[in-house]
Amino acid sequence: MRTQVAIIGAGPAGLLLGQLLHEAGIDNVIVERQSADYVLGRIRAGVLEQVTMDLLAQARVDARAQAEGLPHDGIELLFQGARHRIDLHGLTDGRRVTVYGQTEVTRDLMAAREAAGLHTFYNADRVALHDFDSAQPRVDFVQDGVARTIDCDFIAGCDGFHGVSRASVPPAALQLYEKVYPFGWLGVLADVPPVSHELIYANTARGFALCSMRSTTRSRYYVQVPVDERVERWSDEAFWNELRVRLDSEARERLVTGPSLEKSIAPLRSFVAEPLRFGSLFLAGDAAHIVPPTGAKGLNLAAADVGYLSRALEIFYRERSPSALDRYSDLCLRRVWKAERFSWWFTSLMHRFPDTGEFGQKIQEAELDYLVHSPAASTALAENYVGLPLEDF
Ligand code: RFL
Ligand code: PHB
Repeated sequence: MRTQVAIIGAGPAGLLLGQLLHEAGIDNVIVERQSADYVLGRIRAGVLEQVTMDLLAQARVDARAQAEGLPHDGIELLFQGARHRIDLHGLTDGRRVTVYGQTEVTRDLMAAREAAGLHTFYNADRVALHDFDSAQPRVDFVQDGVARTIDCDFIAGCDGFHGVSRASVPPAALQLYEKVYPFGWLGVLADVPPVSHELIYANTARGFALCSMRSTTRSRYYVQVPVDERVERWSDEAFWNELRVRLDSEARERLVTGPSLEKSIAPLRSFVAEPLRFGSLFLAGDAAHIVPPTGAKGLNLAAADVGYLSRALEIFYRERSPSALDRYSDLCLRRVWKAERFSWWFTSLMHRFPDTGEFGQKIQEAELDYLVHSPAASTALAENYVGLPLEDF
């Protein structure tokens, strides 16, 4: 079969790109290695920037996020046993974030894609990218034992960190930057009311903790664990006990516990592959870059990338001009590196590292004290947390 844009991966990046292109009248097909249910079973991000909400609106898939998402005007930083509020809304001229899970974003995008009758090949095996150094690239794969080929103008590599797209680029053409952190996040999802109506990011001598949520009745909590920790070693009770001791006394008393619906450990990594374009192949989202989740930027960066890519493709097909596509990589990377810096900084400030020690703990606490009391420092945090604006081509 033939299409204009072949999209590899039906995560948030691939699905959102598909809807944005469809709205712009650009034909696209998605090839996904897993089943739709498997993709929906992954519990990941929970915080959407305004830029992401705007892109969902542009793709006309924002109705449920608007109705059911929780607008958040602030976050709380907990250190030395006390919580301090960062007024995101007041510090950023009225901007805010929306708490709405990645699972729900993905579900809405899948439903819109199905309603529009757009083609998605799930359970695609042996996906292979060919001839993307030419203007006639091609994607081969096998589905239900049947070999298939998609001829296209462009390939969008939206297949995540372990996908085939980046791996198909000759290594010499890629510059990789990476930092692996010596800890992970043990996360629990539970049908219990959130401990606070805003997110709590906690710095403690026992390590980081995060209190987040998916709704007013469903909570998502995380505690920092060593990088080699195994999830089987954590009973629900052990998790709740560890979370409790990392909270302040009021939150400790308010914490409602219950059986976990999901429990997993995510390693923390910073990673960027440059550039994001190789002829007719464009990388977007986790396929090109990873941030540690502390800044809540992973999903938002993926959305911003495909926002840029859909605009560049629209300009290409409307004006027959490659100028925006030529600028895609640079424009994305400028924003990506700012999010990489913010996520690395916030991770460094909030976590216990093997060499933190008593001195390092004091330095973190002094920086946090400065951060919550200096309007300049609070504003810098707020501006980055709510998300930087997209630039024009
Ligand atoms: P995704 O979501 O990984 O989707 C990529 C899709 O591509 C498919 N795929 C292939 N398809 C065809 N052929 C192949 N060879 C393929 N190989 C892979 C995959 O099955 C998948 O469906 O990437 P995308 O769309 O770029 O979206 C990025 C976000 O998912 C990601 O940035 C965030 O979820 C990161 N992240 C978090 N971000 C946050 O902001 N807050 C969080 O709390 C948070 N928690 C997480 C996370 C990422 C995790 N990973 C990657 C393991 C927790 C985890 C565990
Ligand atoms: C989440 O709700 O899963 C979440 C929220 C904020 C973060 C990371 C994860 O910084």
